[in-house]
Amino acid sequence: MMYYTFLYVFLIFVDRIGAGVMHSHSNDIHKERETDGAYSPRDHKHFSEDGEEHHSEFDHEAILGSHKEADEYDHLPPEESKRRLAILLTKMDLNNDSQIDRNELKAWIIRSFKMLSEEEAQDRLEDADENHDGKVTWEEYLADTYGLDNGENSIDFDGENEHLIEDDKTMWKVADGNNDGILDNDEWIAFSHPEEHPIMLPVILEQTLKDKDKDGDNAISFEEYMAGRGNDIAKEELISEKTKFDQQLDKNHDGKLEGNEILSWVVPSNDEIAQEEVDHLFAHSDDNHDDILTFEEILEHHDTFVGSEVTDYGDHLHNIHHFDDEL
Ligand SMILES: *[C@@H]1O[C@H](CO)[C@@H](O)[C@H](O)[C@H]1NC(C)=O
Ligand SMILES: [Ca+2]
Ligand SMILES: [Ca+2]
Repeated sequence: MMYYTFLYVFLIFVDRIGAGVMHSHSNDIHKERETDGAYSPRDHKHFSEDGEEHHSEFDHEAILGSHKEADEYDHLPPEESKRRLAILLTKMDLNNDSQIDRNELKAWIIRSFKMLSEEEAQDRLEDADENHDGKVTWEEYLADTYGLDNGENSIDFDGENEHLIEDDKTMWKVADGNNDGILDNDEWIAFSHPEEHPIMLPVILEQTLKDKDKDGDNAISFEEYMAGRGNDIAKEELISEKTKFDQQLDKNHDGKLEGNEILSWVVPSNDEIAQEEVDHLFAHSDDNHDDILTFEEILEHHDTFVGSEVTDYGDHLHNIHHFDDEL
């Protein structure tokens, strides 16, 4: 029964993709990981896996700092998106010279990333917070995430879940700054985005070692780094992973990953991602190549920054009143 419900929902979804342009401002990144076990970087959906396809949703979220607003802008008439973007620019322009330099844009994007985490955490909190008191208890979390009902001890969870729950509990205790067993809003943000919170880094390191360091020497060898990825890895992939390990991850070239080498592999750098995004946005809009963006250049390329490239907003004109109180 569940299966068919799922299939049905899935088919509707596929149908919607087929019928129009997909505007996906997803926020389901909780604990999403790359194949090597690293936390997925915030821009992991900026390009398709083969790098062929560009998804402007990421750019829009980097400017608006909200999945929901980015989605809403997709349904605005271009003139309205431009009007609102012009207002945002005055806030982005820290020195009030009506131009946006690289530092101003980068600072803005870093601010957006923080707001995106907060929005994602807020959504997750609302899902988990069964009694709506704005905080999450461990029991609420278990019920929401693993479908475990704390009252009845009827759960017969398999080894995989047990392991995940144990790791979650360890994270939970670190995130729970005041040690009352319950996560308030700020504590919950650290728990749901541990990779973005310095206080969580030691526990991330500990858990990575627990997962990968099979011989217990507090370091991760190339073999341990590759473990658990199946035996049928193509030769090219193996070579490219070895190159990455030796040249990028193993910074002191001693053949193994330790401490900060492990963290800089597992924890994506929002600072670097923001820097790349600045380069990307400049490449698309700095028409006269003077390394500064005038408001005119940005507004000329407004759909690079916010809003849909396609004019499918007609159906959604009735949504516009949602924004009346925003800017
Ligand atoms: C820029 O303008 C804003 C708003 O008018 C003001 O608060 C801010 O202090 C100004 N910044 C500078 C560097 O002049
Ligand atoms: Ca400026
Ligand atoms: Ca607490």
